[in-house]
Formats: sequence, structure tokens, C-alpha cells
Amino acid sequence: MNQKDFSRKNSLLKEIDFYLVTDSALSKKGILSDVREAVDSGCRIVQYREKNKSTKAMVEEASEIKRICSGRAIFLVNDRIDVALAVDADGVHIGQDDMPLEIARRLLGRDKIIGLSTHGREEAIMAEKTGADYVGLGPIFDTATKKDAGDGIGPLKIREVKAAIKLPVVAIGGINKENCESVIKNGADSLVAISAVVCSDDVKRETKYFIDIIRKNKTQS
Ligand code: TZP
Ligand code: MG
Repeated sequence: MNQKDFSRKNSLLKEIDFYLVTDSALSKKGILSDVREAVDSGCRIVQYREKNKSTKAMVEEASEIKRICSGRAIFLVNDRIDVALAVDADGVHIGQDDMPLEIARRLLGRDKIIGLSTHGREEAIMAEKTGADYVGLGPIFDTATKKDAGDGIGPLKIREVKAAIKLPVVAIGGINKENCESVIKNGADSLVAISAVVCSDDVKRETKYFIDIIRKNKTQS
């Protein structure tokens, strides 16, 4: 990939604020509706996260999400590099126990986006060294959405991680309307709030709310 492509990828990631992660178990109206409403409200990054469906069903859903996101939002697939490749997604989001980052990079190529989940400073530094494009950091607060997420690390950890790496930091875990300001004020570039958005009756309204708070607090920091 040439220098122009690198800067394209980096500038795409700089523009992200509210980051939608799908959850078919929690969604009220279904994940396709959630993606449509979030993207219509200005969400510019979507991660398809599905733990319980067949590969065939995932490929079908992923290609529909890709179509909805086309030209409007970055589209990433959680964990499943094969599904990301099958639909030519913009990239993947992987965890510490998923495909090692160097191998994911070899499989996907340099122009795809790879995000890595981290839980603190050391993992974030390692993520940067091994070629991640952004890091997820969390859980910031306790959450019931991911059973094995562990205890919340607190928003001050975001500050510590931001001071240690140059990559964009996406905060995740237990984030809601009440605590999201503290997340941005402590330096997060973007945030995920799964249950706060997909369990609501109005995904459009909630997405807009988060985008507004994020933009307002980013310009003040
Ligand atoms: N990874 C770390 S915490 C989490 C994931 C996928 C769940 C976040 O869900 P919620 O509802 O925003 O707490
Ligand atoms: Mg994973």
C-alpha cells in the first residue's frame, strides 16, 4: 500500500466518534434496522459482532450491512477474518485471544483496518507495535453485555493509554448517557455503547445523542 492509502485509512479513523457494535441478542428491532438507523443518524463506523449464527447466515448479514454502510460508514467484522474477506469488509476487530494480529494482517493486507481489544497500557503499546490501526479499551465500566469482560477499569485508564500510544482509542464497556462525557473528557477518540443504544426504542435518537455529546466534549478538550 502506498503512502496515500495509509493516510486515507488514518484520516478515516480520525473522523470516527460514535462506534456502533451490533448485538442480535439485545437488539429490539434487529441488527439491520439498528445499523440503518445509526448510519442514517451519522454513525461512521459499524462493527458486526455475532456469536451465535452459522457462517452462511453471517456472510449474508455481513453483506447486507456492507451495503447499508457503503460510502457512509466504515464496516468491520468482529473476530471472523473469513467473513470479513468473504464480503470484502473494510476490516476486522479482534481480541487478545483471537487470530494473532500479525497473521490477521498477512491475511487481510495492509489497506484493511484492524482494531484490537486491549485492557490497559501494556496491551495497547503492544497493539501499536504489532500494527493495529486502533485499539478498543475496556471495559471502562462494569457491564452485563459481555459476561467475561471483567471489572471496569475506570475512565482515567483512557488518559494513561492515550499518553502511551498514538493510535485512536475506542472506549467500550458500560458506557451510557450518564457517564459518556467522562469517557471523552479523559481522551477517548470514540466510544461504543451497545446496550444503551440497541436496547432503546429509538436507535436514531440515541445515536444522535451520543454523537452530539462526543463532538461537544471533543471540541472542548
Ligand atoms: N467488549 C468489552 S465490554 C463489551 C465488549 C463487546 C460490551 C459492551 O457493551 P455495553 O452494553 O456497551 O456495556
Ligand atoms: Mg473476539
